[in-house]
Amino acid sequence: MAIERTLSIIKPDATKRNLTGKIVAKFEDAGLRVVASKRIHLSLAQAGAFYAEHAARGFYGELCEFMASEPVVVQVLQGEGAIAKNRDVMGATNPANAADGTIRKEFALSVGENSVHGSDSEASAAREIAFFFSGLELVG
Ligand code: RTP
Ligand code: MG
Repeated sequence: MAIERTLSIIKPDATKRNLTGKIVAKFEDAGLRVVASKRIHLSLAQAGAFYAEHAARGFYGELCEFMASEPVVVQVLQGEGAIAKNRDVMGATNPANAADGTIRKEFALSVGENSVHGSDSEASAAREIAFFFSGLELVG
């Protein structure tokens, strides 16, 4: 399988509860390497731009306000099949449906406050990585 890069966000509900280290450990234990990382506080406009694909959804306003409510940690994860592997480690969007051992099963509070974001395709990963990082900031 090809070496891929994917964009991860540790969301406000998790940074607020000091879960950053525990979540990064799950990525590393799964064989994903953190090749870029920064803690930022998104503005409402930045959160809206990042999640623009969901603009027509009923939860969009709530999602953007949540993502701008507290700092987040944005990271690029690298590894074999990293896009799908990260989604596996994250678990289902709704923690009630997430498998045992996944980040969302262990830490998520609700379908909205679900601790992590992960790119869902190669195209999303390329767009989302470029949204937050320049090429010089990715150190493989
Ligand atoms: P993400 O994009 O954050 O990695 O999550 P995902 O692919 O698993 O889920 P997606 O359908 O892309 O939804 C993006 C985020 O919107 C919030 N959401 N709230 N209240 C709701 O019914 C609802 N549905 C989705 C979640 O924070 C979800 O992760
Ligand atoms: Mg998504």
